[in-house]
Amino acid sequence: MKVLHKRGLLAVGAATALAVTGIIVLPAVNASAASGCRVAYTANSWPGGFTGNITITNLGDAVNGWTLGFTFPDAGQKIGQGWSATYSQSGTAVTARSMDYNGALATGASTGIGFNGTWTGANPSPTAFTLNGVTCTGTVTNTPTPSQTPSKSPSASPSPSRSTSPSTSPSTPPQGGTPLAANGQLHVCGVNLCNQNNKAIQLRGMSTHGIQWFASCVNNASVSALADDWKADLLRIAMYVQEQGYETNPSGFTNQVNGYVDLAESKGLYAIIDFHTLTPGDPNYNLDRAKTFFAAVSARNANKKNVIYEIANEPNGVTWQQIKTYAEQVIPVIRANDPDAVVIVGTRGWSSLGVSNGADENEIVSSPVNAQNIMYAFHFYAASHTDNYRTVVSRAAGRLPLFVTEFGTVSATGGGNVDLNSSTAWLDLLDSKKISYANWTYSDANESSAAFNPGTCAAGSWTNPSSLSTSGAWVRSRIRTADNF
Ligand code: IDC
Repeated sequence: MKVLHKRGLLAVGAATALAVTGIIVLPAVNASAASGCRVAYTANSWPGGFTGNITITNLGDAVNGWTLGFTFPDAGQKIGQGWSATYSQSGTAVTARSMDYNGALATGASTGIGFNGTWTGANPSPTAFTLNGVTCTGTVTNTPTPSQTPSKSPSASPSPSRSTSPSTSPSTPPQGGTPLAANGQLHVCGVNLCNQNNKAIQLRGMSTHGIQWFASCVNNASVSALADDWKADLLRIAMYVQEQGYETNPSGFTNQVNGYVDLAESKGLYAIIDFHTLTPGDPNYNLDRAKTFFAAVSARNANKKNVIYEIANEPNGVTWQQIKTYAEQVIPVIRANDPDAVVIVGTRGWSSLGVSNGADENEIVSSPVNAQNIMYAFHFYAASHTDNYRTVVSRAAGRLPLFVTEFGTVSATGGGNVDLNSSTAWLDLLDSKKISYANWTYSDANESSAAFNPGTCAAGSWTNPSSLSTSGAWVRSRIRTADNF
């Protein structure tokens, strides 16, 4: 059963910045009254544009709904698309109002918001922050942030832990009746994915396209449509590492992913954080980036129950041993912060369990990753991968915990004909084995794998039946059927 929750407007913009300018920390207090606030601002700036991220910490009594005010020092600074708040600007004065899912802030609690903006003359950090009219006072320190360092919440201690953090992210209780509320913290049980009641379950949902390109397809309204109209359980967040992805702006993409995790959580959906490596195919090429990224997202999201980590999208041109070596270095980084989350490991031959390289699951069964609570990724494209792949998956499903984190109804190019016969055979197999899946893509890319026709995301017409592509209409009809939780 899924419950509909209509929520306020939220626009999420792509974070495509290059240079990181600085962090401002404004510790602040109103000593006498039960109100006070601290704000940290970080920005990634490039000629003419910037991404701003603000962490607000409530140092006063609990509030239910907040308004943050601040001032841009330069008249040419303008807010564009924002997320996790509703923004308005009058001259240099900006107001950001809470959404209904992040308005409740307990004493000591923090929440993160952000926006993309433009600037003309200069791009100094905003000043004169107020929370519900109370000035957030304090000292301004400009700390240059190394580009590899994910932007940090000032309210977090140097190493946030499950016990200490008065959540550094929007506190969003799961909504009753949602997949997240019904299942809670997941874990691997034998070859299955189990919920908090130790019941084997299947999650069904959609993958974003590359979030560096299709941010306009991931926002409050589109994720509402995914939860309410598609009745999905899952959003996979495909963060490319190359191709203008993470490597170009680590802190910006880290923030973007975290924002999407919150968005999914607010709709009661699980979120897969996909470190979308593709070319080069050796995940070890990105080992240092993976450690930096997963240290950041696992610390920040440790207290959330909706996060699943996928550490390498599609290893290719490598041996299983090289993938295993990578996994055994990245998984401990996640576990140090988030010990109970499920982690998914990509497999050889573009996550084909090795089949696309003439191997099969035996190479994994005989040399599994040395870690607990993990699953192995299998990907297929129905028009390209047919019976011989299904035979392996059918057998492997009894030997290894599998998660289909990506599949297409089309060919492996992401385009070509939609093969509904093969797609039906695949999803019937996955359903029979309770193997969870996410479909490529919840986007309006101009390719047949996209669920929506081109122009849908700009128009915001996610729930209009005529917006659905052939693939989208079919996949939606499969995902919408009742869950067995
Ligand atoms: C494709 C996209 C396409 C993009 C290309 C390169 O659909 O728009 O130009 O990537 O970035 C995968 C990958 C996934 C591919 C998809 C289709 O995980 O990134 O997306 N695919 O080719 N594995 C098999 C197929």
